[in-house]
Amino acid sequence: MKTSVNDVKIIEVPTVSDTRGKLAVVEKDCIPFAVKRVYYLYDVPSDSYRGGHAHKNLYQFLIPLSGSFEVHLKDGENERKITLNKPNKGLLIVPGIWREIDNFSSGSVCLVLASNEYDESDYIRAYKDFELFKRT
Ligand code: T46
Repeated sequence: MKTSVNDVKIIEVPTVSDTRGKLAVVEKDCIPFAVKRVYYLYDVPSDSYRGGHAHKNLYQFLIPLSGSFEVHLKDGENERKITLNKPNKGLLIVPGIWREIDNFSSGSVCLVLASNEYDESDYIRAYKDFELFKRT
């Protein structure tokens, strides 16, 4: 699969702001897929490490609803590290990208919008298998 870490991008979520606070809206044109699943990470210990896998077909949009964390990305050739710390800036992760997530701040919450339902067969959990997958 030819996707690269350069296909991963920050997308700003349109936000309505007034004296009562801010309201951010993810509507259909904001991200390039239809949402079929929503999940979130919370109560994450600061030394926790999540991810450590890639997806074959899944698109995801990660939003740091609260706090911050780091996303380490690999495509088999290049690497990128992105810190997410603004609730109006989410990260679009395309299929075929290895990710590891760490450095969670206290009380951080990671909301994930996903293009498909949970399917364990969509995961590549061994890095060697990921390297093979990227060569096909
Ligand atoms: C990613 C980060 C941000 C389910 O039963 N349903 C689900 O929708 C999900 C996502 C997971 N699970 C089960 C499967 C495992 O037994 O929950 C357990 C932990 O799942 P996973 O290894 O996927 O957890 P994370 O936090 O390492 O990764 C997840 C996403 O899979 C991943 O793509 O970017 O959240």
